[in-house]
Amino acid sequence: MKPVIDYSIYLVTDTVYFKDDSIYNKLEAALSAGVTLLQYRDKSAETRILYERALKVKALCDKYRVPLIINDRADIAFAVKAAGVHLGQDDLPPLIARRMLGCDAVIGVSAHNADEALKAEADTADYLGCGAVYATATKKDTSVIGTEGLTKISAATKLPFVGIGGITLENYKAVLQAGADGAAIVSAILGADDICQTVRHFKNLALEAKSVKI
Ligand code: TZP
Ligand code: MG
Repeated sequence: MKPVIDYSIYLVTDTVYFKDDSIYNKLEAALSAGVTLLQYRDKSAETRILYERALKVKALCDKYRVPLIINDRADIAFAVKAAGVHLGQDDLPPLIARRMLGCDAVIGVSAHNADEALKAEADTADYLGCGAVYATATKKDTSVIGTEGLTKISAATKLPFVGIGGITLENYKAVLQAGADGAAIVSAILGADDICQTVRHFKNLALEAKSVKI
């Protein structure tokens, strides 16, 4: 069965945090504090290293019962029995990843506008990652769509979607108010001095936003 996903606090990794093994303590802190979904994203490691790191991240995710998504690589997602894969516009087509991983896999697609969102929906994507919402040092080769871009995507698609790019405790609620089901976050969590406290703070903001919606 396809897992039910809570997209509210979607932690995404970046290669710079894999310089040493302290990343695993950071991920464990974030998972224990309430991250709801985790994406292992590691753009420059060789395949064997990717596989070994993904296995370690999967063990942590299993411990906290948090689904794991693998960035770019359907083969690694399959190899470590991850919940699914996240695909950019230049990665494998979603329908091919679906054929590889099966109907229960969670397939995410990066969408920068309404057309890409509709195409991903037609291609059986389960969710969209939309951004960059704000400028970010974590990924410089991207354009900024703002919360206005999120609002347009929200109007165009029925799929759940997360905002990504430059999301912090200060602007998280604006992203939810633009229609997003959550936020995909790298540096505001992994670069925080106190990761647990930061995740708990995001959690409180998510709960507040939810109670306003109800
Ligand atoms: N895709 C669009 S922006 C981004 C990715 C992977 C990086 C987000 O990182 P941060 O540190 O949360 O801005
Ligand atoms: Mg990609």
